[in-house]
Amino acid sequence: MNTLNIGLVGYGFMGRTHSNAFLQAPRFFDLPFKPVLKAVAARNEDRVKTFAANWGYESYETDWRKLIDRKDIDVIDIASPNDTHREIAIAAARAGKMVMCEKPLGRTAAEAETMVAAVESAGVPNTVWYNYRRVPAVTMIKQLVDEGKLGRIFHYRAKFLQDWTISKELPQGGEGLWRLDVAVAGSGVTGDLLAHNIDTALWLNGPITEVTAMTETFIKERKHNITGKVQAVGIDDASAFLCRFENGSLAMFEATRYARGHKALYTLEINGEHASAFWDLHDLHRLQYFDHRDEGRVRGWRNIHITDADQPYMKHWWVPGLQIGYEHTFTHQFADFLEAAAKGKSLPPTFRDGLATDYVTDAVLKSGRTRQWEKVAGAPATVA
Ligand code: SOE
Repeated sequence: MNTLNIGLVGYGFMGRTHSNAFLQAPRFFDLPFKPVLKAVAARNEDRVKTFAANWGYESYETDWRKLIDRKDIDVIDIASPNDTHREIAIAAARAGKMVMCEKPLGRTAAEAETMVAAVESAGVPNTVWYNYRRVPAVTMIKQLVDEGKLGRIFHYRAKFLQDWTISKELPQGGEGLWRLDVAVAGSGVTGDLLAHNIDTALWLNGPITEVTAMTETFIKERKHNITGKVQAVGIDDASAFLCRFENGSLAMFEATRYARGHKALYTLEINGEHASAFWDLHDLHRLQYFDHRDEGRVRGWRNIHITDADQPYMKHWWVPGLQIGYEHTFTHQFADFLEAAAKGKSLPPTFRDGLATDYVTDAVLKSGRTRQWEKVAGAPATVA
């Protein structure tokens, strides 16, 4: 079997989720390549060395450019902060490497456009790690929608609630806290959390045409970890928007890091003419499903535990009734990426799909500023 040599950039939270996927995928899936954890790159030598040893990388680099220059690397995986995505992805594509990139693709759609151009002109397989598409229950909703089981769609609603930035004392910037630094992150919850909601929504329900949004920065100044100075906060702490989809349906989205008590509450609901589906990340195996065509006497919300072998991805795991979790979504995406790459194809969400999400987040941020309805720039999604 051919090997596929992986070069990872970044060793934070996402470096760990991706590395776990690289190790687990060949144990549970029949893959067209044998993934090899060839090298990891990050600036701090002691820490990158420890990370490499812990996760089984054969080598490490302290400059990502060296990773790209190496002839023994087939795929570059970008798990470093958002302000690094563009430069690394473009260099990797120009070097003819396949590219996997953490979300959001760019800090802005303009950045993402250049990344799409680079991978498409190089013709290299690519994907963006919007992992929630590959929660089995969410994939199952996609199947039901595509089979027409829900009928015409009227409504979509989604939220992503957290509470970890409420303290005024929390600094911005630096490791772990770069998500609060607008120069690095590009935006706050719009690019970090709503982007997940939007990616899933575009996949399940098609393009969004226009949005009207409300954004807020509750804590206006925070100490910056790198400069040591108290600086203005440039990110959005909360973001909510109404929108219209091309298929005529209406939607509401909300994300915040100020919903006390909520740690990572991603929920979505889609209401069609015949049926509705609801999903909640905190109970990720459950698909709640209501079908109006059921016999009246027993009609009601079904609570389906998605663990059977005929349900998405589950035949690769344990026996029916037993759960998997968050980390498996990355394993699913990596296994699917290898299948696509073996055919020379990209895996949805591709960079082009990541760009479509960035067009929506750009429109949301713009509408938050203008307080007007804003049109979403067009980028047709990739058809798998
Ligand atoms: C932020 O706290 C975060 O880690 C996001 O960056 C991830 O994309 C999301 O899946 C969980 O929350």
